[in-house]
Amino acid sequence: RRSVAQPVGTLITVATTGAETAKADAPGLPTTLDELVETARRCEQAGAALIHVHVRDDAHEPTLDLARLRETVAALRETTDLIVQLSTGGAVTDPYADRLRVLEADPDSCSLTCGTTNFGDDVFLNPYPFMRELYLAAREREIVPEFEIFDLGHLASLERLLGERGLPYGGRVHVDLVLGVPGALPGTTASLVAALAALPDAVTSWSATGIGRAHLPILAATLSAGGHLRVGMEDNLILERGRPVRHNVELVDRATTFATLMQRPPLTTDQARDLLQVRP
Ligand code: KMH
Ligand code: ZN
Repeated sequence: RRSVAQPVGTLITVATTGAETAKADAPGLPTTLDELVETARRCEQAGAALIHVHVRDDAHEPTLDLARLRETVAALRETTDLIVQLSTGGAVTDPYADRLRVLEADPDSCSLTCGTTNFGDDVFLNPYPFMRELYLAAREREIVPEFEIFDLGHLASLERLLGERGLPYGGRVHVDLVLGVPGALPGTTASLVAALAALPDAVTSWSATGIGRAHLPILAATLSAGGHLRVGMEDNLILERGRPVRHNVELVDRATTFATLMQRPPLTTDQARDLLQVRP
């Protein structure tokens, strides 16, 4: 299938922060705007082209505060050429209305999770009507969605959404496979292969990330299968056995090394913008 042919380069996404890890447990987690901007600059230099952003408040707790989101988008645009993707997933406790309001910060891209999923001891809620509302609002605002897939059924919901509502802004369909969340698709090559077999035909590019210990196996399998890479401290806090990640750039550096060895060096930000057709 065309959508899984080996691309010439690799889109490297860095998911720097997430909503789940406490600053106290990972001091290198960028939770302030200054830390995020410094991280973004270094990760761009190291080969990242897209940044997936969750913001924190002054107490380092996750927040969807709109002013903070706007300030963050502006700061990242001013200091980097990275594609700025805001999370609409937030934390599992965030209300739908707050998650929809994220779009008002006007990022280049937004995450859009394609269904409800187990999330460790929690449940991450994404009923179809919410998904559809987010999708239509993103298209209205010319924001390119990245479809987050945690479970196989999410691919069926994505197919339904595209069938009922047509293509997103820009006409491309980029999927990110999140493998290894406890209770969702396991972080195995078998899961990756099953997800690829179920990709809707409209998908034009895909990336994958392995959570925690699935990080490296999924990274290697993804490059082998022709996918793009997502790395970062949102997904994985251990660089190697017994060695915590100190800075997101360590994970981007390693992804760049792997991708380059595989003859698929990192896409530039311009190439990534072209791939995803984010608005100029
Ligand atoms: N924090 C998770 C509940 C996303 O960014 O869209 C959801 C998440 C997915 O991280
Ligand atoms: Zn996220």
